[in-house]
Amino acid sequence: MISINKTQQIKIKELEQKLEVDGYAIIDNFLTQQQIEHLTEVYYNGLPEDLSQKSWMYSTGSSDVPYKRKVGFAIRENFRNQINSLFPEYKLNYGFFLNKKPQKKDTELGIHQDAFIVDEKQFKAYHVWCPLINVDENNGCLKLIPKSHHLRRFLKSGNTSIDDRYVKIMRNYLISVPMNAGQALIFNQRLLHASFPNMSKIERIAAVLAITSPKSTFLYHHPDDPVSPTEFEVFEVEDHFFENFVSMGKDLDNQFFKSAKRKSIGTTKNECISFTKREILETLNDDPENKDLLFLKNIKITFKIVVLNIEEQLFDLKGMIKKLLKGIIK
Ligand SMILES: O=C(O)CCC(=O)C(=O)O
Repeated sequence: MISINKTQQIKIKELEQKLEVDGYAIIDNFLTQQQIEHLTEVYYNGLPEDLSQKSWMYSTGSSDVPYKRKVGFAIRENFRNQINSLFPEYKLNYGFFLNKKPQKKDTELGIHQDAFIVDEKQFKAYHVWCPLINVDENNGCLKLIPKSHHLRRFLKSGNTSIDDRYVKIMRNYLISVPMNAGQALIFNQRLLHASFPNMSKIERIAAVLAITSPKSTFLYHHPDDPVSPTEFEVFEVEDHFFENFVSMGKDLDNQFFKSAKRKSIGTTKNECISFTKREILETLNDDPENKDLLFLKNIKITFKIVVLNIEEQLFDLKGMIKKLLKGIIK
């Protein structure tokens, strides 16, 4: 059990509120300069060939398991203190690097959601995205659609861009998120996001950690077809699952994947979700119904913050009275 003081509890509640309403938050000074340098070294040290050749890569996509585990371990260790203080009891799940080679137009990333990794009716999953250099629209900063996590889920398996039908309308809602090295962008896995290509002269490296609610189980949605799935088999898998296999296609199709620690819990259809324009506009613009719901949630959180503030002041007052009484008695 991690012990947290009142001021920190208020900070946590405020962060919770921001994530609930907008689906993302930025934390300043998340990594120190020393940690930035250390993680950059971890990235380059033993960089596998199947990653170094790509203009755009995520390290969990490599078939070099020792490298992936080393990366995951280093990211967890360097993010741990900050995460423990902002998300007490949350699980530190898989960690990976995302790199964009310099001056490559094809490193642009389309609008997408991240993989469905927990039962989202009960639990939360966030990506904590930390650039190791300053990022802006010229070298691959992220762009995102605030509040889009309130829409229904588009994708189960993640990292595939959303249906073309919605791209045009969604583009109007994207905002750019320029950041300094060492800041962290924390966002809900359901939040629609994308990133600019890296047109600068240096590599853009980001360290990312997935964090999940306490007591949640990691779920992996295995597609029946990697290109156009009609159905997913849902597996309960061990934490850090994405760091543990040689290559998606090969391993997931053989018995290794269906080992004892990975339990199948059923299948789910790859429904082609249809949204009406109205639904999108109302969610992203805060329609009256959603507003009511969010309003109630916000009142609850604000009330908790007020109570914490009062408790803190009472605590200070008690201390003052004690000191005063001691003075009088002397
Ligand atoms: O690093 C990027 O450009 C994309 C990041 C992303 O999509 C993610 O962390 O989920």
